[in-house]
Amino acid sequence: MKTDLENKGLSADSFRFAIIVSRWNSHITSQLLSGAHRALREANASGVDVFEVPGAFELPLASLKAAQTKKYDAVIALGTVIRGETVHFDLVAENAARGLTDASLNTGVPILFGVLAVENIDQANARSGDGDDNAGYMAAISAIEMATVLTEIDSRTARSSSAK
Ligand code: INI
Repeated sequence: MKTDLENKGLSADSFRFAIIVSRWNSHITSQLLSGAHRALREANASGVDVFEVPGAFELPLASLKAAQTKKYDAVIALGTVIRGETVHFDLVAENAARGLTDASLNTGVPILFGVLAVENIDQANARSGDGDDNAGYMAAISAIEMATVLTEIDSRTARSSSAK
């Protein structure tokens, strides 16, 4: 039977995902992980592997490594950086964003930015609840969309070259 997301045209039943989750602010990142799992379950993902790293700063290297294996159709990076508790907030958040972007562009594998960079714990709680605005849930939905669109680009390219 099709799930709700599949009925909306969002199916992940042929896709495999890696989730890289950081332990800093684990009370929040565990909620992001639950949100990501919920989305992937709702879309019937065929496989999910989860890997843990210490902090958001370490997300890019582990995401790059996972992407390089070519085992995954997308990688979902989850973390939480809170300005109020982090003197080097900007360094950690900016390097995580830049590193994840570089890793994705260098491998051609979608790497999704499920990193909360927020001012305080209230904002972090607001984006890690049970709803569809959970940042982990949203990153996983975007991962499915990116895996779908890249597969579509591949298949349309294959059709046009064989039509010659
Ligand atoms: N890492 C986070 O993911 N969030 C934070 O809020 C944070 N703070 O507050 O410092 C944080 N720091 C650790 C950093 O990501 C690295 O793990 C550490 O610097 C070792 O490289």
